[in-house]
Amino acid sequence: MSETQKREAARAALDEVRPGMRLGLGTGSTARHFVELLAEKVAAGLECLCVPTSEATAEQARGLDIPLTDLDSIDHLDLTVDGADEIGPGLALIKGAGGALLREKIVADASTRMVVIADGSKLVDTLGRFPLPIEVNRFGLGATRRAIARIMEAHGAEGGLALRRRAAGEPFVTDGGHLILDASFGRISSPEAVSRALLDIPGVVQHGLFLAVCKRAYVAGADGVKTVDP
Ligand code: ABF
Repeated sequence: MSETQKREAARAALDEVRPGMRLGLGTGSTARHFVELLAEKVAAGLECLCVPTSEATAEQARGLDIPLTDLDSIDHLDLTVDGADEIGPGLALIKGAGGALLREKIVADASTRMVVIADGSKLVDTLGRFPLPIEVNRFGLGATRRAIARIMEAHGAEGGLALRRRAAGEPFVTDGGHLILDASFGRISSPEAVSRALLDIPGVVQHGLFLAVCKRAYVAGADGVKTVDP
């Protein structure tokens, strides 16, 4: 997706923002455009309070003088705008390539309405071609890996399970201090069953399947931005 298309998708979502809203701010390159556009509205006088879904987004928002709060200080969010890696039927999502899936899911779950902004390449008929990020506790990593591998086998996964690493080779560590295993299912024909099975593993903190939470997708393409509803 071009930066222009990302910005157009972000601009479309911005139309949902009303004065006084409590907003969840997503993570990723498309969400960065939303934060920049929101900052323009704030500079023009828009009243809002925002909860970021990552330290990276918090840093960007602070740099743009967007007022921040947290989920201990407010009891709900009106709207969260975030990116996605895959958008499947019913707006089931795979998220987490940016490593922020736990805070993203906490924020989305605390929101009255969550929408995603993306380009057309994110729309898929079946989830799973994109590796599913699974946030795991460091303790007992071997046992957790084996348990996830059994679930992948039971669901006919075509690929492997890889510990996410930074460019220099050291393990990627999330804002929450956890590790991420990327599971290449190939296709996930029963996302609800995979979600439940993964969350039953004690060492799994959370995963990147966002089911029944996204209420709309603003999808940018060559011919403009289209709105996709469940
Ligand atoms: C974040 O946005 C992640 O969950 C997801 O991986 C990412 C998509 O990033 P981009 O907008 O750069 O494609 O919410």
